[in-house]
Amino acid sequence: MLNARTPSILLIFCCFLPASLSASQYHESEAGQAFVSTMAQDYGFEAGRVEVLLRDAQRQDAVLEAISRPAEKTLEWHSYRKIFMKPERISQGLEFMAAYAAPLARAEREYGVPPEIVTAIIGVETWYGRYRGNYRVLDALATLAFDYPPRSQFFRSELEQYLLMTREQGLDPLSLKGSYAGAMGYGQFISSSYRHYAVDFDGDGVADILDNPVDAIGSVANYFSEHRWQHGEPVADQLDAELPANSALLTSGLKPNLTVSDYREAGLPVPDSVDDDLPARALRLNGGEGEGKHELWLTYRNFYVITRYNHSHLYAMAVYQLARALKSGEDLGGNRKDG
Ligand SMILES: [Ca+2]
Repeated sequence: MLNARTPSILLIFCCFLPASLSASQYHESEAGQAFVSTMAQDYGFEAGRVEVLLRDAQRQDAVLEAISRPAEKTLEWHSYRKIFMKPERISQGLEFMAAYAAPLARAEREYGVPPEIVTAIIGVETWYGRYRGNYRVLDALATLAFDYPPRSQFFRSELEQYLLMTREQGLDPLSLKGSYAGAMGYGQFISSSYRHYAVDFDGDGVADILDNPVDAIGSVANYFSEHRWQHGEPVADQLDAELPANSALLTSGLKPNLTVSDYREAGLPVPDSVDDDLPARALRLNGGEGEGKHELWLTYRNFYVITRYNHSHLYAMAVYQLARALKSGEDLGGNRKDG
């Protein structure tokens, strides 16, 4: 999860550094000192403790490299799809759904989000918890906060949220691991999302989405519920039709700005079961290498909700297609796994 609400950050510039100090270390930089002041003045942290943390933070060049080329921005759909629609990812997803059938069913009752959607998110994010990231979260966030100008404000805020989150949860900020963007646990929540959406779903008194799959299931479902997932509404339909790349029906932006009736009136074969009033957005995806292999999809409000987890229509389509494969219980060869 790369995107979430970005709280405003208050930067207080108060300190100038002695000329003898190197500017290469975060705790010695002007921005680092401002960060220390914010944590001390706004949140009651001991300034010396925050300085020690920043001194310990390592700049990671691999983090800067990774954030500058996310798959969502560099790949066409046919290549992106192959990363996620693998037989093993489907079969292991079916195993996850069987192992956690009870909490997944309870999450659907309490939050209205179906098991296959929650499972597909965890499957796409971490291969059902197997790969939760090997960067130290402190290093990833400090590197992006202080050495990545395009999103430094966002990541300084996340670093702030991280220190708050680890304090609240009683966790050691030096030890947690995550993605290059500081996303953690089964569902790869960034720190602000952890603080806003993580829930204790197994009732042991701790909201642990790092190591506890039941809490992770409840937390992903809660995230979707808070972003207005509509139980029972469709997500997307592939249409047997074509639209030219410059069609006005291919709206820009992730939010569905038209309705199903607009697409029906334009003659597109939307399934009869879908309501006229439902917000919709058509997507034209490159389904194969070369020309003339475009797929046309009509995506609805719930598809948009998936993009609240990661602001990418390719991401949302991968989650949707993996979820659909999990719901049908079939692997890519068409064999049912559960007999
Ligand atoms: Ca718990």
